Amino acid sequence: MNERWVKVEVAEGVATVTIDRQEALNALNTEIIDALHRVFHSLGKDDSVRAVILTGAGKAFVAGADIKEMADFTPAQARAFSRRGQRVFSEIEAFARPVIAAVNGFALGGGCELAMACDVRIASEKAKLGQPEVNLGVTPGFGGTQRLARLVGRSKAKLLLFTGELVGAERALALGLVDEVVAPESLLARCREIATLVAGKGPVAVSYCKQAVNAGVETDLEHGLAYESELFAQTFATTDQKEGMQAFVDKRPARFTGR
Ligand code: DAK
Repeated sequence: MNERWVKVEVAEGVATVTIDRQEALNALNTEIIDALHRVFHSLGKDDSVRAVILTGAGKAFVAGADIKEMADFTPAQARAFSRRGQRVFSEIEAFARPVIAAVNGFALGGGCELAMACDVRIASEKAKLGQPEVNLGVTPGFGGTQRLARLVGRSKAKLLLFTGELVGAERALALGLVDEVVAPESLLARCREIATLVAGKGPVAVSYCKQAVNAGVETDLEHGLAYESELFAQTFATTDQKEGMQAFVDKRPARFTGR
């Protein structure tokens, strides 16, 4: 599953995906975007994987889309590149298991957009996030204008988008752009702790929670509630529901199988 610039390790139900192109601060070129597609596709077929941590090697999470690759794009090439990145980020957003972004450093432009496509974002105190595309005379192209506004609200999103300002981890936390800030040396341990906790829960239930939230925020409350009821009902067709409730009655830990 390892790719030239994307490394994967699976241990105890948790996959760690590391973008490792340190010479360009992990900037996303077409090859990395395609590699992310292949990696998440393979992980999706592995039932033993219950949660994914996505991070960057070295001092960056991802410092953006690859400016050098984009520099000579025609509008048609730019559109294709944008759609390609958006598709892969949407695959990560819809990935059946939770994906935790371990934001270890710069998460700029496409890097911030990649972090926002994950379910939660845990940041190192050294992280810097932002959408500096306006400095380059372009808009975000991998979902930044859409996911940032959904995450932090439209006016704070516009402030970041219009100014291209980078924010540190504490400011990102106050904005709601990241969910926790931890010391750099504790970042992966904290993400593993969360992933391990998730890995011990009913996998179908966790996956349905993700689907319900993702679908619910894109629709009105009435439809969201109807969808929630449907997923809730479907959990009663699983052995995990029987096991989870029986374990409660028996006063013992549940042994979930994902069925
Ligand atoms: N692309 C390519 N190379 C990059 C890069 C990037 N985004 N960011 C850094 N690098 C490279 C640098 O060029 C340098 O390589 P060499 O020159 O040594 O060969 C190496 O990484 C180390 O970077 P620095 O020497 O600059 O390192 P510093 O610590 O001094 O500075 C920095 C770190 C993160 C502040 C700085 O590198 C920086 O400002 N980088 C650019 C950040 C940025 O603007 N990110 C947003 C990129 S734009 C769209 C599709 C997608 C997008 C938009 C539209 N459509 C198709 C419509 C997405 C756009 C973006 O993400």
